[in-house]
Amino acid sequence: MSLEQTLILVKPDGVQRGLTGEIVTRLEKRGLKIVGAKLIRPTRSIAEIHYAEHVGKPFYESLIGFITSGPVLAMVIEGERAVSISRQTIGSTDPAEAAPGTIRGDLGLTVGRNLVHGSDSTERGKEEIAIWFDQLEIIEFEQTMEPWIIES
Ligand code: D4T
Repeated sequence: MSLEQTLILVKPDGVQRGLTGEIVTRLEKRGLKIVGAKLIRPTRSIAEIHYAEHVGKPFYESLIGFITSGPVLAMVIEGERAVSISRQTIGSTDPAEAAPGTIRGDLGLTVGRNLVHGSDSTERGKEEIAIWFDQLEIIEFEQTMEPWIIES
C-alpha cells in the first residue's frame, strides 16, 4: 500500500470550458478520492511560488498570465499511488502528444491550454498542497467502497 496525496488544479481553460465535472469524474472513476477542493482565482504571488521552477523559461510569463487569468479548481486528491496514477490519467504535458483516453489527449490541443495540473512526485505533492491549502481544509474520511477499489 502506498497511500499518497497530490495537488490537482483544473486550470482556467478547464473551468471556462465547463470541463471541471468531466475532469473530476475521470479522477474519481479511477478510484481516487477528493479530500480537499476549492475554487480560487490565483494571485500572481501564488502562481509565482507554484511555478518557481520555470522562472526564466520562454513560456514563463505566458504561463503565469494564463494561470492567473481566471478561477481554478484546486483539489487535494488521495489514493493508492495517487501521484503517478493521476498523472497517467491526465496524460503528457503537450496534449498533442497525450494518449487518447487521457484528459489532455481527449480534451486538449495545445501545451499552453493543457487543462489540468498534477504534482509530479510525492515530495512535490506535499509542497504544492502546502502552497494551495491550509491543513484544516483537508478532510480525512473513509469511503465505504474503498475495499472494492484497493485490495488490503
Ligand atoms: P503542469 O505543471 O501544468 O501539470 O504541467 P506538467 O508538469 O505536465 O509540465 P511542466 O511542469 O513541464 O510545465 C508546466 C506548465 O507549463 C506549460 N508549458 C510547458 C508551456 O506553456 N509551454 C511549454 O513549452 C511547456 C514545456 C504547461 C504546463
